[in-house]
Amino acid sequence: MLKDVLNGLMERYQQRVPDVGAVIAAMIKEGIITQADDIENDHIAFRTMGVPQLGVQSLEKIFLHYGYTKMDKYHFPAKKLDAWWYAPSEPQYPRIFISELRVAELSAAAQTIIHHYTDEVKTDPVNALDLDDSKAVDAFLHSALWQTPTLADYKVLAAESEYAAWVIYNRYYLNHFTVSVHNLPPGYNTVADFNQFLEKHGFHLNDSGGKIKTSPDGRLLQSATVAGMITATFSGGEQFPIAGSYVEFAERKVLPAFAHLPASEIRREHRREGFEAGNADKIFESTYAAQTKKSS
Ligand code: OOG
Ligand code: NI
Repeated sequence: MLKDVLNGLMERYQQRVPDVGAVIAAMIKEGIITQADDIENDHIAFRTMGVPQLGVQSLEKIFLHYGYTKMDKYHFPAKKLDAWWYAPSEPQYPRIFISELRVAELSAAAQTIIHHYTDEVKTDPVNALDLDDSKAVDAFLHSALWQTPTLADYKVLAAESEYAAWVIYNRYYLNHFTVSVHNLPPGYNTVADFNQFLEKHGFHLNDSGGKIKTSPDGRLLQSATVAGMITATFSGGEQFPIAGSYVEFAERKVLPAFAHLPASEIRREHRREGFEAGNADKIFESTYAAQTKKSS
């Protein structure tokens, strides 16, 4: 059941983000993996609008129903975001990272625009879903939720919050999936080495704060591609290029308590868990114009 929901998300994401198929193809060509299923998905991420009937409190109900546990909270004051991560019930499933825009902290003009769309959703739409029906959940995650925005509204939002502009158009489309690199063969099993492989194949990496984002404990290293541009069609029929989604790469080092274990015995629970606000703050920028201007 959870598998069906995750497969649906990955399918739409892969159709929309050419880098996903391209990274997988490059990994197969290089002999790092033999098939896409060999990739361990560290986590997937969603973005939401923090208004009462939507936001994290709404979207999380789906994943709590499918056995996820809400873990730590992260706060991003400058970007006006909050985020939480969710641990799966079994280690073969990805973690989930859901962020939320603190809408009430935006300017009155931006709030008016956001509410113009989100007020159309009168009650929490997840409450009306049969969460055991994975087809209904899949359809919901790819539904429009609110009207297609106007290009003018998109531009006003983008000038104040690039996150807000991303969500008003992209809604619950998967923001990224994440290749776990630590279990890959030597030469590819660190973010530093994997970044080299990616750049050799022409992928553009987010370099905000440096291409490798490292947690203060040194045990969670992350990198991400710059989001590719998609041609968005706005409500007046205008077409305009906007940031789509991206791909992330994560290396979780073995915790000191398990350093004595032979490599063959290392499982997920022996590695650095969770996320890191300082890393995440920079990864959000994978869809921001200062980064996407480098994608072709
Ligand atoms: C999420 C950015 C943060 C991580 O792993 O810390 C993140 C986003 O861009 O919505 O993915
Ligand atoms: Ni991430």
